[in-house]
Amino acid sequence: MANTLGIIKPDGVRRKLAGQIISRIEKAGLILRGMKALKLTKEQAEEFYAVHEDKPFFRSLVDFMSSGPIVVLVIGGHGSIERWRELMGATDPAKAKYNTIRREFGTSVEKNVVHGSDDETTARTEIAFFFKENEILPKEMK
Ligand code: DAT
Ligand code: MG
Repeated sequence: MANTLGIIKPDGVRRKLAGQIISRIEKAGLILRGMKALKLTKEQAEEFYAVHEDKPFFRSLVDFMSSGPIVVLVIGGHGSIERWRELMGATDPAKAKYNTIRREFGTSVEKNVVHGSDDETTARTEIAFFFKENEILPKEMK
């Protein structure tokens, strides 16, 4: 029952999609355990996406992710890591399944509206990147 990290990226916030995206999380039965709005500095975006620093798209990704406010979410509930990735859809919106967030709202591989952790290890690291322990609702809290 691990938590995962979700991000509504700058394109999603700019286009006022945050409400619809959060609504999909709630309707899927997942649980919001943490939420904040912030703007990444370039340095923070570089650190967050450090695993991709050798990729040709790294510079552009960092510029995009620090281009405007984002909403970061701690998402819990049964199978949250896999289920949030299912709700998001494939990285490339053109290849994502119908009714996924990226398919419906994404406009390019880069501007794909949302982020989700890959697995339990990255979820733990990514949540800790944005949230202190006391900013995350405990599992037993209803
Ligand atoms: P995901 O976000 O689905 O986990 P990823 O970890 O492979 O995908 O890549 C992180 C982000 O980097 C992705 O959401 C958008 C950007 N990205 C990935 N591949 C790209 C590409 N070929 N061109 C441009 N941006 C890309
Ligand atoms: Mg990834």
